[in-house]
Amino acid sequence: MSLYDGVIDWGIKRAQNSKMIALGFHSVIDGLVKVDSQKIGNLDIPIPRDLSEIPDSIKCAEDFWKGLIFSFVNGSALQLMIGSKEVYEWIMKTFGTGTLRLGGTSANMAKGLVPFPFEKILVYVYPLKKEIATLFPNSKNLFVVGKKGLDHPINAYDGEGIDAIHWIFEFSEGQSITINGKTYTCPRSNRFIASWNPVNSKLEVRDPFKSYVIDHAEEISHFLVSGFHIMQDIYPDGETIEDRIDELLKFIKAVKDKNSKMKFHLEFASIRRDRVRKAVEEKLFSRFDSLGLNEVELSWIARDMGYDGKDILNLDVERISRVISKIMKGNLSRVHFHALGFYLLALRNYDLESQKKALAFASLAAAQRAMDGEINLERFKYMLDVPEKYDYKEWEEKGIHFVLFPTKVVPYPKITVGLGDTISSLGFVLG
Ligand code: 8BR
Repeated sequence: MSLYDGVIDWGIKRAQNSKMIALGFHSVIDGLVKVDSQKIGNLDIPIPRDLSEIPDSIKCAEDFWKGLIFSFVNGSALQLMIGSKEVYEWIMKTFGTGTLRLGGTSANMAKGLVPFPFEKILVYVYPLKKEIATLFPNSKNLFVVGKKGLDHPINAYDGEGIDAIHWIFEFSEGQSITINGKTYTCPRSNRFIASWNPVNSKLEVRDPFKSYVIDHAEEISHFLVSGFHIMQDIYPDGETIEDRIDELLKFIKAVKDKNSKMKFHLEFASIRRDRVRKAVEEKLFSRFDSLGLNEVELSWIARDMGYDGKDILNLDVERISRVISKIMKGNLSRVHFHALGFYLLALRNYDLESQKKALAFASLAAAQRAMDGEINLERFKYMLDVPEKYDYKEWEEKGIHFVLFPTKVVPYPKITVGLGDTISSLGFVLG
């Protein structure tokens, strides 16, 4: 029997029987800008050779150009936070907003979950202005907490304006720019992301969402948390990342006091700042039930623990499982690692059969979304014919059950952005 037999019908039924699923705290507007080299002209800036020469946030125009040039010349993706209002205004004046699209881990997950018959997907959006509200899909099972309780974002927004934007500067293979009078060609299509999100950088859980979730905790079965990658080490008012994480833990405790059965998932995402990443690892991992991440993210965690991150990037399964075993402390009893071609799931005390089916469903969804650009349940069946390239494996080590699950990979993906969010969220809520 194949790992994928009967999985589509199983996933639909499972979704139909679901309770409310909550998603916080990272919903933003992405502004897509196709970089026009002609407009940039000659840049008089030294080219950063490696990541150590890149500032950890954008504090002036030169920092911005350094990040962009690094991505462009090396063909590698890079994301930096914008650290000053002046630079934000300068980028807005220079490039405009670009084409607006819904972005952020929580909004991406919402977009990936609403096409399925889940009863209620509740997403945190702050500030809920018209511009972001209108970018959400028009689905009956999608909700925010508005002034009058649960509502679709389009009926609940308050005012207009763009307070937070994640600019995605895209460039294509073969495109060239001039730096210090010399021409450089982009080796691979890629992007540089510059994010402005000061209102959410403290990851504050605000009302009315906060009190709604505490009051209605019994109705919620799963809560997926993300947004740490936009946090700072120390804030201008002296608060630290550790203070902010303690505040989040108070919220989680208040919710758990009302519903101890609710499962919490942490979606890691690319946390570049060392102190923020370590605070998440040390203070949060053991307090969550489940963790989702990719090979780059796990390689950073491995490095923080004193291991070599390269083995993880090279997808050495033994090393990956060793690092995962080390982080599974306290409540953390499920880790879903995803890479191209396979998932590695580590479990303690879970229903293995439904976890495996959930992975298969997530794999079909990711492949179909990669192929067509958006989820279309009708087309899942065609993904069943895509061959897997890895062999299924299952083993146990020090009380942890590991599953190496072969996934469907489509040859010419239309999109890859947001696929990790689809994989992690479906795997967690269906499992
Ligand atoms: P992140 O968003 O966390 O980087 O995760 C991306 C995931 O998307 C990969 O781990 C892989 O599982 C999946 N993926 C990619 Br990238 N390309 C894919 C493709 N062509 N078909 C199916 N899945 C893909």
